[in-house]
Amino acid sequence: MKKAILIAMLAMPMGVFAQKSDPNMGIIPAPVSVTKGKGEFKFTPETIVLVDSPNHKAVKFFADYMRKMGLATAMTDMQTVDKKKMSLKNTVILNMTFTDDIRPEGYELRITEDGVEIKGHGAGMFYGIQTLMQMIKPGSQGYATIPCAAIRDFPRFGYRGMHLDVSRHFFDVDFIKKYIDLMAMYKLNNFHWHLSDDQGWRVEIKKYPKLTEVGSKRAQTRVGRESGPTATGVFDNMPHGGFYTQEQVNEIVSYASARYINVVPEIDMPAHTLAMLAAYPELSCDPAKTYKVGEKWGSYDDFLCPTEETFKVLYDVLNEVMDMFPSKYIHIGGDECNKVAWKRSQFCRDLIAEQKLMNEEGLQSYFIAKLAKYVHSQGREIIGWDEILEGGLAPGAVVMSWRGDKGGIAASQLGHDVIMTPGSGGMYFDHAQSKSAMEPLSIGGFAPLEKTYNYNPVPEVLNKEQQKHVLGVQANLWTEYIATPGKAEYMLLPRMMAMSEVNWTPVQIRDYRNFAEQRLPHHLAMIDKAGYNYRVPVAIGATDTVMSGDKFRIELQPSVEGAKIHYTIDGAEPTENDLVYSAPIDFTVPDGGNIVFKSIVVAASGKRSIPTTIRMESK
Ligand code: TNX
Repeated sequence: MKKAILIAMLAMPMGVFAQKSDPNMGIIPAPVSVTKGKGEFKFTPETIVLVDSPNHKAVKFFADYMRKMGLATAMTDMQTVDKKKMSLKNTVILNMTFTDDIRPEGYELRITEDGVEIKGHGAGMFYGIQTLMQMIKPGSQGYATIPCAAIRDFPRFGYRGMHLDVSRHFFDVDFIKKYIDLMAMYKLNNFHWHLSDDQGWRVEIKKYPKLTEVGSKRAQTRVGRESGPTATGVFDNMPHGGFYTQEQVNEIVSYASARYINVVPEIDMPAHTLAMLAAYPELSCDPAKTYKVGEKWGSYDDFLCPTEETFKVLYDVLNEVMDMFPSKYIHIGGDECNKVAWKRSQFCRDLIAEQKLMNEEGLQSYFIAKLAKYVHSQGREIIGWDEILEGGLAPGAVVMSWRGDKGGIAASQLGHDVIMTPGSGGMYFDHAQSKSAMEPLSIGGFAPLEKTYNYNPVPEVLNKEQQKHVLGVQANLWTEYIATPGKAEYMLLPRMMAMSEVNWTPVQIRDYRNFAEQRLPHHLAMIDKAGYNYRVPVAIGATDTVMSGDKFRIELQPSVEGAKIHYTIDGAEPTENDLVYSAPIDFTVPDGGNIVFKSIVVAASGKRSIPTTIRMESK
């Protein structure tokens, strides 16, 4: 546990709060420019919503939202009203036929006491609506208020990604939609769906039915950590499985598209393919062997053999994948191939000689290049994990830099587009959010909210031209240690909100304290009401600390709007039954003595934070 030793002067405030009002008006991700106005717009049952493109999907989304909120339901087509006769009072205008110059995916939102106007094309209109939704304060049935403001906004990056591994644990269609809903709220636009891995194949392929019949089920799963001092070596003896039918995939793709989210499918190759081999052992370098769908975590030594027969199957699989997913990018994996199976194989040795490749690394790039060429011939582009740099990058390949920034740097210097998603930059949401022993079991690592928030995706070594190759940022949610939707949401939130700001907001505006202290508490209360789980941050102003001195002031704020802070000073672990913090507390520590202040945050829903301990010792 981190223990900062601070020397207390007279009275040491634990948290000095920015009492000034929030320049970003509570919006996450913070917009490019916000000008606050005076007063508010009052939404009433008489408010008219005027739209110039009534059939547009952003308009349909808005109509749906308004209906759910119990607000004005009818969208009035501008063409049907006589503009001369009507007054523009008490109207909300969704304007998609303006001529102003607005950046791609950008919008302008103007709220006055008379009315609201959003200008934006396509995604821009959708994001304007998202911002408006964050600003609406619901009143009684049919009424709401929105504070006056003028907002001009557009994203920093074009690729704003969130990944989900559904192989290690399967998540059903309802959960995927809930995940996509969250992405939309925070203006993310690419859902990277990790559909295959050693531990399960999750998408129906009509030409190869065994991929799901056999490959989507494993007999049992590792219990606890795979390795390290707490590894159990035990399996749970419970079957796990699941897959998406093509029909369900289509449903997800159109659900996402209605929210301006592209779905990037990943079929991970050549390694991470044990589930494929269990179904079709002839795709391996040792077809006589029996393979079973992976039951433990980590890398396996068996994977696809680069035979022409294998490529034929992969092209067929990719054809069905490309039919299901209109995405320009198809992710073909490429990570963590330890080459063991290839080193053992006479076929591979011969192929290396025949193709005049250097070694097995060369074979990996031969493999990826063939897939890339095929995907290219179908009018799409490939994305691969940064290992695809080894042995030479396939033309046009986009690199996902996960092992730090170096893959991203190397690829952009070679003129390739990159997506930054480094574990070391706080983008691995399977990593722990604090060092407390009370965090749920995770793969390890350390990715606290502030680290995610402060990630810089454009390394300084890149020149202006190379910087343009950084398409954006993605966070990954690998699910070896995440078996339930509740835990997935716990690991995702609030870090996803921080990542959205890395992707959207200009660096000059990014300010962690403004994010965490002034905007996040309201957002957490919102998503709590919407039925999401999340990690309740510790009280604002509370960190595990030891301080020495005689007089201290403890000043805290709940990390979730409407939450209570409970505390003890008797050394006991605080619960809902303990004292409620309501105002700054002054402590005087007796000579030679100490006071131990322990606190937790408990949200209105009952969700609670881990405890923090502030130990005050006399000098
Ligand atoms: C590495 S990131 C992997 C995944 C694991 C993850 C766990 C990447 C391309 N490969 O197979 O799930 O680490 O953090």
